[in-house]
Amino acid sequence: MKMDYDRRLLAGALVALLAGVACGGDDDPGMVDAGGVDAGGVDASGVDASPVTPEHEQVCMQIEAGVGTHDGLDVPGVSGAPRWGIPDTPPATRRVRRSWSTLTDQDKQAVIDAFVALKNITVDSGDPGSARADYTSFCDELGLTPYPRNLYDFYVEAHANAFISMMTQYQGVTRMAHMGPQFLPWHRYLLLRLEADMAEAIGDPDFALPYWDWTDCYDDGDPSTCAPLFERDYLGTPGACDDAQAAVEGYLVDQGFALNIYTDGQPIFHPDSIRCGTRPLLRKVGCLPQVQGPADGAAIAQVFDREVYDSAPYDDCYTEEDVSFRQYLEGFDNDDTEPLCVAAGCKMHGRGHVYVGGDMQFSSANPNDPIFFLHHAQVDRVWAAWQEANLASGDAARMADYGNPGYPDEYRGGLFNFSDVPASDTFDYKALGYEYDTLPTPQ
Ligand SMILES: [Cu+2]
Repeated sequence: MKMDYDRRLLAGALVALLAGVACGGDDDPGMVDAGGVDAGGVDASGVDASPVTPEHEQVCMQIEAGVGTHDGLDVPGVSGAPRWGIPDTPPATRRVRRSWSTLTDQDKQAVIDAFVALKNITVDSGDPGSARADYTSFCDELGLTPYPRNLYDFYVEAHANAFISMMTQYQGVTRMAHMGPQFLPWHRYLLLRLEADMAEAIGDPDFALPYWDWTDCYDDGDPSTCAPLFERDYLGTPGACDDAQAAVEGYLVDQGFALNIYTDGQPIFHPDSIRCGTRPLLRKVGCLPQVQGPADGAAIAQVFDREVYDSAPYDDCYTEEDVSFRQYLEGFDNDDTEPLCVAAGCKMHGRGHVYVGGDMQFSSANPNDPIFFLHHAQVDRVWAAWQEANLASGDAARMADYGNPGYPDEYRGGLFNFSDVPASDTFDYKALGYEYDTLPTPQ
């Protein structure tokens, strides 16, 4: 797979923001690839969408301007591995994904053991699935120190590749896995593969990936720590706001779970940000004042107010989150003027990343934290809930595409890195062989 970096990428931005660079200055309209789009007015669904403010647009332009270009580089990473597509027939029994906080100690143990097992299934290790760890690594492609490729880090590399390739053209579309319509299908498929790999690794065909129900963090009245999730015996401690104390402690890391490829310091959308080597997992739960706790039940309930999957211009900056379910769930707000939140999204999905912090935040390699997968299972669960509500509405328009009305035609094709899987093949999640124990419902 080769492609040119022919467009300005987002998020070097993030580095400038972290360094405290103030807004203002460059507003070269050439930097804005969605320029001229009027996101205001009344949508076809009848929702009264507010126009993007000049202040918000200015921050978006600042972010794009801070990124620079990768012209002439090829996209490295994760090519060539033998993979599987959508299963031909769903499993006899659907996997049932349950909330982490409802699992028995034994089930929690199995989840952590599965994550650790994937790290130990390396190329030619003889373990089931080891052939699938024979991918092309950024570390080799960039001439960095290689590590023993394995089934866990395949997912880290795949995600990093999706970021670094973002806003380049892939199969005729841009923003193929984030900040656009394929955000939900791409992550749904990533979880499906990981879940099957975990099941195989621990020899339990019924294994299901748990989800992080964000509302659990409010149960004890202290969302700043989220005690139900960050347990020393399982997923590990919440880290600390101080860099020197941010390393996660507990059973997971005691089993040898550490990072092999990560990003550091540079624009996370650029190959220069990739680092290879061993270092501990970092978290800074609840450390940023902009985000006190993950999304709550009231925020989740508002997904049902959005009746179209996505709306033009299908991006993170201009798309009206009052209209677009995808934009709302991904966590961007086109009225926002807080640079960190314009860049990363501070609501719903983005909020979870910023809230956990450390390797979950501002890293294209953020599947390095296993919580990534529980977090995205919750994102997927909210999508499933929205689909089910549409299917139950009895309204033919809302029942289109398995409950995905308004999914744009140009984004139905092959997923980034997984070109044999059309995005539209992920819509019917039950046909993929899983379901959720419970789903949020309209209030
Ligand atoms: Cu992602």
